[in-house]
Amino acid sequence: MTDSANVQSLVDELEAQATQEKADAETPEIGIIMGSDSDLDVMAGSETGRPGAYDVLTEELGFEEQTDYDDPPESRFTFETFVVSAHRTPGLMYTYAETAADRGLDVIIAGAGGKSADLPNMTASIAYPLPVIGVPVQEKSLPSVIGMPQGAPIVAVDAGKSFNAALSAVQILARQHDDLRERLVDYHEGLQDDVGTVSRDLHELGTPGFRSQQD
Ligand code: RP5
Repeated sequence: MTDSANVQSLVDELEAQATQEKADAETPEIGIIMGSDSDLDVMAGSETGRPGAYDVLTEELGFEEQTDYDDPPESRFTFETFVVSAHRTPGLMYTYAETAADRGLDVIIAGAGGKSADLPNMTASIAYPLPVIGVPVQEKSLPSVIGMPQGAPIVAVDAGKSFNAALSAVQILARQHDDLRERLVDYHEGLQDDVGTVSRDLHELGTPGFRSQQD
């Protein structure tokens, strides 16, 4: 199979899925797309570095990754992940964005790197009015992700912050799903607890004691 046949088979699958009219609970709520698999450590989170969208969705918010559109995992809330290059596979980008709502997605997280990071902004234009959260994979990608003309909106996070993009996506979903709202609140309370614990330790152990405890 040639590369273009590979891409065409993805396009065909997406288009076929868009006609299936599956129940909401069977389809992914969030679609995560990125310009290249070299973006994966930023978009999903790195095993050795900063956590990302995959980590917060699966470890903090109870989502599962759906890898087969026809065989959803047990979790009520799921996401899917694809590589979609705006410049190398514009047809796939167009189809992904255009079929997203019909395939049951409620929000897309789109990340790309380089100076011409066009995947988030083009996906936002095509998928409109579905919300798209853009992730500039690198600092230099920021202007091209957020620089949308008036009337063509995109929501975006700071460079590399796919973790926050996932939280924002779930905030959107939480308007309709109380259990997601509760999970977001629990997550936030956990953050507060952590700061409280660290603050008390630092204060009570004193700076040298706190430092030695960190070693
Ligand atoms: C962008 O170019 C991608 O999003 C990636 O960040 C960058 C490099 O892509 P590869 O050369 O690794 O495929 O389009």
